[in-house]
Amino acid sequence: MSGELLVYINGEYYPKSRAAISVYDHGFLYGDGVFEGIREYDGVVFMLREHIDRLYDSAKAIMLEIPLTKDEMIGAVVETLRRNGLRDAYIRLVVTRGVGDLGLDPRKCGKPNVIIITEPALTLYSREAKIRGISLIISSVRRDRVDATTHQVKSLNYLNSILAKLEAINAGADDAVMLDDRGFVAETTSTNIFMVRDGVIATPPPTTGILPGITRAFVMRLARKLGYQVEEREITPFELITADEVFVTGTGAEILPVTKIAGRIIGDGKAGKITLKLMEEFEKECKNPANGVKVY
Ligand code: PXG
Repeated sequence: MSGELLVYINGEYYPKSRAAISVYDHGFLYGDGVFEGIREYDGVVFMLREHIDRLYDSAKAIMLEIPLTKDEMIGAVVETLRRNGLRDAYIRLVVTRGVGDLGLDPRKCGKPNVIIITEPALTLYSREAKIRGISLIISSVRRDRVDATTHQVKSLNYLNSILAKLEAINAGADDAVMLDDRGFVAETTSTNIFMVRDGVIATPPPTTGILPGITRAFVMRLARKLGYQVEEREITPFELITADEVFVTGTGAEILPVTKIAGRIIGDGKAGKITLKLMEEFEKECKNPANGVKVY
């Protein structure tokens, strides 16, 4: 293996420095495409089938026909990881509308471009930082409606989230809670959100325009298995800031405690008991071959 990581583009493998797509690709010109962020833990791609299902659902929603079967796509992900010798990786799967002209008519585009990038997994947060928790603002940018550019489609258009992220950065916070158009809690810019009140775990429903997170679904299942009551229900900003515990979930973030929201300290200002229990169980389960596809 050479020094450079290889990137899969339409069935070929290119060294990272030469992995490129045309500036006429509508993924670049219009954000016209879909993607997935996936993790491999100790040689097992966590929830790969679920990520592939979601990718194909997103593609269906934007009438983009992926030129590979789901099994071929899984094979391509596994092969890319093998060629790069990666056991703990972050995987970015991107399917764009393809090369077209400068008008936005998707019928002018040729074949979709399929790209698989794999990188060694970064440790985003140390153990201490994880326990200390993150701070959130409540963004003035509302989550796009379910009948608009909803985050239910994991599309290449993330401006809705990026505007909220910029607001968080400018306020010195780690991230932002985004509300739906009615004012109910939806999610953060790139994670789903949960709260704990009186021992009951709650998270907003898909009607708030959230991305139905794979980590979210896994954590809901895990929590129920551990005997906790888990509700999917509308949450007001008031309920969130007065909750006993708040945490977020996502492929990159895994499970992260939230200890401050809009200047209010959550619970006693550090990771709560139920959050810590879920983090501990998640750390074990994400490596379990039963929860993913084995690469080696
Ligand atoms: N909501 C939104 C808007 C997201 O983009 C999640 C929730 C969490 O979903 P999963 O399936 O990952 O549990 C996402 C995730 C990353 C990363 O590195 C994640 C996303 C986008 C970019 C990077 O974790 N989306």
